[in-house]
Amino acid sequence: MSILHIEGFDQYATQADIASAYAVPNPGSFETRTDTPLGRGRSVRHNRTSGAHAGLTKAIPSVAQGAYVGSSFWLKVESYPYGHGYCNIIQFREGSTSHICLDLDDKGFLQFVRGGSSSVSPIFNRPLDLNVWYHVEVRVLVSDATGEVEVRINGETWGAASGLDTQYGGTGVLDNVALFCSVSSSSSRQGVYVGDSWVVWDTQGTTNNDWLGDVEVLTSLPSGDDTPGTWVANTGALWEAIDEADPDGDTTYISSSTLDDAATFTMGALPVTPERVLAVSSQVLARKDDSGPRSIAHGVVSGAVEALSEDQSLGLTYGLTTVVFEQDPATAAPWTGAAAQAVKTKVKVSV
Ligand SMILES: [Ca+2]
Ligand SMILES: [Ca+2]
Repeated sequence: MSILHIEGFDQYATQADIASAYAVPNPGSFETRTDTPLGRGRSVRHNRTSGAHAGLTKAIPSVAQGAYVGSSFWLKVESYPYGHGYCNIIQFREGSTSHICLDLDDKGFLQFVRGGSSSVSPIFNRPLDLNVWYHVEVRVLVSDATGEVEVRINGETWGAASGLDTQYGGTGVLDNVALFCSVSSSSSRQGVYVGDSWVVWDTQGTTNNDWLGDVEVLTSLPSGDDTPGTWVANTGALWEAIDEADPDGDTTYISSSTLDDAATFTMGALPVTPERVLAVSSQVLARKDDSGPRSIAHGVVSGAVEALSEDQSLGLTYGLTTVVFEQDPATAAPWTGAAAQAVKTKVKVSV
């Protein structure tokens, strides 16, 4: 793996939508916004007024100790938290344990802390101003004695340190990340942050295995039916039942209970044709409506070549699954902007 998680936040309208993809431990912690760094799509805003919480947590493929893990995202701070060690902008975790995280203080200064609150790096000497979008990129190496941290803001290194203890117990693997966590339960220690285009990567694999630079996650929705298309829409054309920018649950949907039934879609144009494409991901919001095992596989079709995910088992409530494709299956090489513009998506009943 190289890219471990992709999140554009464009596909969410409500907190329930966010909760379809993340654990949202306290109602009111997160909301969507149309305030974005490049003026398109949506962002996510942390607006918690009290209570410690784990932020937007996501399991990622496990990264063995010895490999670096990085993350790229846009950040705008609307208000600072109280003091050091209370606002973890991003945690790099083993399960629910935060080994190392990037922390923000009450004047906008950054540092890295272990285990949620123990300082391991200096407080870096440049602050993030309020109400300004910054591109943040962080890279960490977890170790009890030879850990490393670095943060780059708008592509420039603002702080780095090595020879650190960045491991908080555990075995030292990283298999979970969390964005915008509050470590203190005090209402005076919360801040307000807006984030967008969140990507997590590691230094394994042959592509996307080093600092990415600034990234933007663009989202497109189905715009037409393609073949095969053997699922059934409860109303209208298949694509029309699943093209809402605001997910509408059981109001309009497509379904099938037949093994290997598939639905294939052409996709709406991206707002720009990107000069570089790090990866393409397919996302499906789905549920089953009866007991018993039921899975889907979904993915991309490029030219006539498809790449589908492993089976994604479904629950009774809507859950969002995201699958990352770093290579264009038609060329077995990184995506071009034109190929990303032309990509189709496909979902099939796999169990
Ligand atoms: Ca976005
Ligand atoms: Ca729908």
